[in-house]
Amino acid sequence: MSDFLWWQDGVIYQIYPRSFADSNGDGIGDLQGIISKLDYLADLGIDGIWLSPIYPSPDADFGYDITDYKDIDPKYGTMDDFLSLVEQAHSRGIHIIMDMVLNHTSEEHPWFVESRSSLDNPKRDWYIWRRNPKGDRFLPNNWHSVFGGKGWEFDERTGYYYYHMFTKQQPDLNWRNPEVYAEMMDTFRFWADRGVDGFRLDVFNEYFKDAQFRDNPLKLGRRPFDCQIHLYDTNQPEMMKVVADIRQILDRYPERYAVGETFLDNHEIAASYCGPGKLHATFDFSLMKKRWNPAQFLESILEREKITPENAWPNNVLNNHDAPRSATRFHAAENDEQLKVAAAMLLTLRGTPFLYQGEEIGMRDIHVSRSEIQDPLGKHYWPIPVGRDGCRSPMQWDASEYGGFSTGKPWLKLHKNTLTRNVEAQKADPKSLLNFYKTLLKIRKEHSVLQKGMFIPLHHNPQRVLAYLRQDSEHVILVALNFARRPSKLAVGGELVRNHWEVLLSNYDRGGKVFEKGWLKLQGYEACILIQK
Ligand code: ISL
Ligand code: CA
Repeated sequence: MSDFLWWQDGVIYQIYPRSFADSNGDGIGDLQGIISKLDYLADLGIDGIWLSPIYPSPDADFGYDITDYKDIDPKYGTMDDFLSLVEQAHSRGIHIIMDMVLNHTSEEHPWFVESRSSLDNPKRDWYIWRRNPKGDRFLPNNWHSVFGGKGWEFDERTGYYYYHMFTKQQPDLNWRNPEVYAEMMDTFRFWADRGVDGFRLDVFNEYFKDAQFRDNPLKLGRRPFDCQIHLYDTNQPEMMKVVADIRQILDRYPERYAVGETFLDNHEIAASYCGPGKLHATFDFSLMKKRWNPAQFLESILEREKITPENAWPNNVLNNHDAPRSATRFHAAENDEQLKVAAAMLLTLRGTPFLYQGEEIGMRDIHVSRSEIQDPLGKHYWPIPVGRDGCRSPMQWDASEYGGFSTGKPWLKLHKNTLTRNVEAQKADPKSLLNFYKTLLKIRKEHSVLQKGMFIPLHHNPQRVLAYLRQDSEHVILVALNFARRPSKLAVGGELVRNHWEVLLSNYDRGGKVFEKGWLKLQGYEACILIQK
């Protein structure tokens, strides 16, 4: 297939702008900061940047509460800065993906300010206002907020409740209102017209709610939100028209891309939203939820492999701004060999790899005490969960006071390991994790079989080793990943062992050796990639 597009071949790098690079010393990352790091990103070899939200926002949920969909928050810069970022990224072959948070706005959005002002305001119906016929002491229904508490907030002025799936500062828009619908669709045009290449749709499968606002059925769970089957507040049938309409808009531009964040995802539901005439892809977070166990990863990969390319193009994610970092989750060994195994997996699977800033240098979560918590989720639920600040600490560029992130005090503290774990130090070390990522990205680019080839699992030693082939009509690559701290070996029988292989990459010196008497021997935490010649 020669018709693969940048987002299928390529690697996408998520930037959390607040924490990436600060150009003016106010402690908050910004667009000029990102521009100053484009050479770093081009050198790393990525193809696209997904920017977490940079629209005007009072930051109740750090940008995921928007007051204007068609502007840039002054703390990040100006529209001109943004256009310059797009231009300078494009000149390096890097695409820009915007984060579209269209399920809810900020409570400070002028639309909501108007909407709550009176029953007959023209914007009244832009949000979800309800009351219970039994009286104001009763909630409209049993829906919960993900971030804690009930999903309904009483508004004294007009005596109605409004619905919020996230914090009460994030009222949900009423997608059943045609004006809202049209306005949301126009947002895609607005940014596509300004050269934006792709869109990440925040919790898109929440846009529509049950027209009758029925109670969700109950089940057992940990938090109240988890004790419901989300039958009526997610995945409503109306969503199929939305994804079709979005796709139609994007198809009027060349090579635009839309990836949906399927909230409360599962493989099948996620797949149902993508394919021809629908979204290009939806997130599948199952790899992110696995423990350090090759059998578990394989299980999730195989589940996902059932989604055929006709229906969907998979993507692979180990990190984002909502979850503890993989290095922390895996209690990764300090020498980074274990993280090289994870990186080799992420970058040799079928599908688009997503990296999250700092993953390439093995950043760990910071420990945030209760009084330091910034994240609304953490504020409500601490200590379980502690919130998402841990994975949002500033990028560790060098060993200077604020890690090269800023000249002023950062909004969130840096990790103590910044002194030794930073971009500058790893650039200089040929064996560093950063250089390993770089080599992997290069190999992926040079060998199209890693982008497009079939995935064929090799089932041997599944408790210690994850091994698979990537294959197309011309090439075969064998990937063997030792998840164990100790050496492991893999029996390579039959035809495979008779063919001639070369080592494409390993984090250990193999002295050119491939198989020994039918075994592929692996060092502890070795990631070995072979190519058939
Ligand atoms: O972060 C979570 C739990 O730790 C998730 O449940 C998260 O709320 C969910 O994946 C939706 O995330 C997206 O929308 C939220 C925003 O806070 C997240 O940062 C964003 O990724 C509301 O806009
Ligand atoms: Ca700044």
